[in-house]
Amino acid sequence: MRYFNEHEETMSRDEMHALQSERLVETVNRAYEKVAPYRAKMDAAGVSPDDIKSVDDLAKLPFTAKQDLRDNYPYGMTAVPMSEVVRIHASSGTTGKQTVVTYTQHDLDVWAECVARVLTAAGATNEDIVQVCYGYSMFTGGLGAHCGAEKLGCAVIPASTGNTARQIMMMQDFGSTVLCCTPSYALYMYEYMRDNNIPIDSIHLKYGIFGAEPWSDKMRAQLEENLHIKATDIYGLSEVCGPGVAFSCSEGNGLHVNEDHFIIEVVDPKTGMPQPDGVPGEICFTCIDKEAMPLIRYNTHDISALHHEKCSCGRTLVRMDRITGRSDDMLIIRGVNVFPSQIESVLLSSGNVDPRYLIVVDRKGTLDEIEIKVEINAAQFTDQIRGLEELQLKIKKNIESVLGIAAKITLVEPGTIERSVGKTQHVIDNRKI
Ligand code: DLL
Repeated sequence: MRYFNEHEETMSRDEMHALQSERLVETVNRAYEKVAPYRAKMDAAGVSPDDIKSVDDLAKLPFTAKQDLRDNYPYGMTAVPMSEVVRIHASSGTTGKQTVVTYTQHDLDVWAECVARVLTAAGATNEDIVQVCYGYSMFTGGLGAHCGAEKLGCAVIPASTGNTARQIMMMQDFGSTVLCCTPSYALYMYEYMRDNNIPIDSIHLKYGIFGAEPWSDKMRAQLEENLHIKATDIYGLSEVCGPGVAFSCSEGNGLHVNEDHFIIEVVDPKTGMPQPDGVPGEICFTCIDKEAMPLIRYNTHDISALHHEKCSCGRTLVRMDRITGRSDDMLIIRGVNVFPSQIESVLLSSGNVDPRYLIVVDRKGTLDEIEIKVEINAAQFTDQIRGLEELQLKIKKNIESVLGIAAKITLVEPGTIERSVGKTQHVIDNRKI
């Protein structure tokens, strides 16, 4: 089976234009009517739903940002009564509150189909046994991959994250043929097997569905060679639905976007003007088939470029390049999104710390590591060692509970962190991916 939904994945560009236009007009009308923040934004921009007649009018609409979702926390962007909402997910906000996403049953069905398309493009069928090692939580990775694999009729193992020895034992005993996790965790699993003399032929993987963090062609080659699999790139973000917004195909020509559900634009970060094919910019999505939370021109801050020519895999769906970076300061540490501003607010709420800190990110072996160097204030510095140790532990615990990541905390003397005359540099990212 080459496609999960051959008609949608291979329709002509004219057909796609017509389908997107019809869905866009309906979405804009509904968003205007049901979601006060969209109405307010459109009114302020002097655009009415009547101005939107086709996809060609998309650029008339104002952008939506993460901040809009935060400002309307938790349900202000939801277009249906809560009686129609059947699932709630969330992802990190820049500080404090999370970004909440709501789904109706229809939204979950569409999402599952998008993931089923990814699995099919990877080579999987209903004969496969899929081990999902993305987190099952507010994060969309676990349940997203899970429901897509079920939709395809696979046998799904909801392994979730952690306990590598047990993950490998499950792969061996249950005969997993598809592995869904972050690319760095897949590499870590390989190293774990190698270091513990577990032969690769004791597991039976055929395909890997890797995403949630940037990775390179080099990593793909390494994963394919080490684990004896074919690796597929899966892209997505919670605000749009979760994993399954775009996916790589057998041709390795970038990632096909499920355009019948999500219109993608690439815009110049400075001017907001749409970029021509091949020119990188910020990716924005408009969700044209979502009931609970329609999104209009949502700026992801991921950087990529588009290619509209037909792919030799037969799909006509537009392709985006592998994500090369972000235009904002969001870091992805072991698949978890982290904003430096979140770290700053945790530090400041821990007491006795000045807002002087440096976040150092590294990749030791295959996994990301984060160290936060925190400058303590002079009063605290004269204190006893015990007090410092307590403070260090308190910060570590607070970071772990708020951000969900383990960080090394190093307290440094007052005046140690370099002062800058311009924009303070809070992050040093030494990872070479
Ligand atoms: O990471 C959804 C997901 C789960 C995707 C599992 C793939 C697999 P968020 O936590 O909202 O959602 O993070 C979204 O992660 O804007 C990108 O910066 C980054 N990202 C996701 N997939 C990829 C990928 C999930 N394949 C943010 N390549 C996005 C590069 C990716 N970056």
